[in-house]
Amino acid sequence: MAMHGYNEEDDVIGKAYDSRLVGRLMGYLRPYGWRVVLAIALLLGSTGLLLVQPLLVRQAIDRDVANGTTGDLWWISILYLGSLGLLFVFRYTQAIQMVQVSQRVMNDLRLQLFRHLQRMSIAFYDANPVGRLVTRLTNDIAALDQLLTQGAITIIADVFMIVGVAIALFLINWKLALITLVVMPVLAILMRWFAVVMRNAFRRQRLHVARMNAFAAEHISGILLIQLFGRQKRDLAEFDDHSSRLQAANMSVVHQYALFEPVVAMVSAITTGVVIVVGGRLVLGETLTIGSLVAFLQLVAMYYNPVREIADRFNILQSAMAALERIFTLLDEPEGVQDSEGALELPDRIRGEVTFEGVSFAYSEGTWVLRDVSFTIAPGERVAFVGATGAGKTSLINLLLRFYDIQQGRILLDGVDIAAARQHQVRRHIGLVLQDPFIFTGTIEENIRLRDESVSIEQVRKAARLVGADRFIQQLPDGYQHKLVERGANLSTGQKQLLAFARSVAFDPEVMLVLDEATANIDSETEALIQDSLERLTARRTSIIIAHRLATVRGCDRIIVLNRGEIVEQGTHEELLALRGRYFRLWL
Ligand code: TTP
Ligand code: MG
Repeated sequence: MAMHGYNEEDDVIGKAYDSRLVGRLMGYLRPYGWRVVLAIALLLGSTGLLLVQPLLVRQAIDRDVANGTTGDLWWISILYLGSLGLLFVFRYTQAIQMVQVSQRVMNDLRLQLFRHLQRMSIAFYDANPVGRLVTRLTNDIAALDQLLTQGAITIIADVFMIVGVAIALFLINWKLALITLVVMPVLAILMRWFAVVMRNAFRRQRLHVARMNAFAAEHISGILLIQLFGRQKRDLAEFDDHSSRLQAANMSVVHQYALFEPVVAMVSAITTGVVIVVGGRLVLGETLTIGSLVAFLQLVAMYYNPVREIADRFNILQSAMAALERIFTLLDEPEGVQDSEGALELPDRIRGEVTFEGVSFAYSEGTWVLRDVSFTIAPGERVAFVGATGAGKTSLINLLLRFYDIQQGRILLDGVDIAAARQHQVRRHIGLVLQDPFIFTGTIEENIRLRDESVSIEQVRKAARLVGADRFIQQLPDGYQHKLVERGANLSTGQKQLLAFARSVAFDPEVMLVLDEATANIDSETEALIQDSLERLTARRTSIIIAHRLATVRGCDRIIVLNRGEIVEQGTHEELLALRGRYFRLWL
């Protein structure tokens, strides 16, 4: 997978323009084509209006000011004011249009990304930390907004401006224009040099931001261990190191700017000087009007604005290209297990028979985790899987829920191959009780029914009563409407567990999977409560229980012993003990 081994520091290397990425972005702009065209047209108009202003000044000077009259001044003033007003309207409309386009494109991309993330395999999430994926949805999308509303549009405006000014200069006086534009190569070399220097400076800046963020994220989420082992001082020193490097990188950026600005100002001043000297001579020789000279000077000044801002444009372009690259790479990641064409519909109620037929499975090629596993669990039967760590118990559950597709064999639910059935229907019939219950922000009720309207409040209460969660819920200030914070921090471990039990039974699945593994940090009273709850959860339901405790296993109808991905023994507790084999040794 392309994202594996992906490094956040990759962003640092960045082209300012990549036609492949831009081409793909264009696809997202297409639905808003007319807005983009309108914005560019308005931009062109704005540049035109800006260029008209020096020309109006020229008229005012040549017609009136130079002759000491005022005859034409009033209409020139009105035109000037008119151009200002129009410029305002153009710029305002253009900005609004571009923001609209940008916001819509961002929204489209965000939705597409989120939908894509929802379909990714569990294997993908094993390999990609959540923080990084969230960054795709937030920062990277924001970089795009910058590109659309500031970067791209201003670059187009700058090009219009440079071309427009050159044309205006030539229209006024081509000889003077030629002399003025002689500095162009010098300017071009200067800008090129600056662009390279700045690219490196920005690169360093981003690199150190990325490193500092990564360090902070990791060491804040691991704060428990840091405090436990008293590592604060060392951590702080390391963070200080990252922070100082970032400071130096920021300083270097400022330093380059501080160097470049005066240099551009100097070239601009020299150009102005040349225009005044040469233009002045032309005025004295009466081949150039004084108004034209003033207009010329104004135009030359306009010329230097885009030059001064080139570095910012570069920065925006670079970050945007890096962001686009990351977004598209993520979008190109193959999605997880999907429904095939014409997937089979499962009936609303099933009997709950589970069959594995010669199932072999490997997460990565060559290393078999399950080997030729076959068994049938009858409707309502309660079966436990036991085996040493790494035997393949969790993997078995993963396969039954179809989080991964198998390489060989078939897994059947009521005789229907789950690979051929609709995935959400398969999962609808299978309840899963996790060892580490996940609680969402929201009320108790919402956490049990997971916002599924098909589950009535009666069903929610019934589920809670069944697993014995009802009692503690009633005692909460708002009962079922009690608000839970992120990850259920305001509940005890046992309460969270019971809530998760209620959730898995609320949908009344015919098959129940129980991962009864980590209950070590629970007192014996709660443990008894949970044990009792599990009994009721699995009663009269096909149940597959992965248990690490003898107490849970003993009461099961059948126990299947796995070893290195193979079934080695099966039978009841007593039968297996009598065998004096693996099972016997497991509990010794
Ligand atoms: P598991 O199926 O996780 O083994 P287990 O559940 O029996 O072990 P435990 O009692 O410790 O919970 O793992 C079987 C093998 O598959 C093991 O070598 C690790 C590997 N594996 C993966 O490569 N990726 C996965 O996502 C999982 C769950 C396991
Ligand atoms: Mg396991």
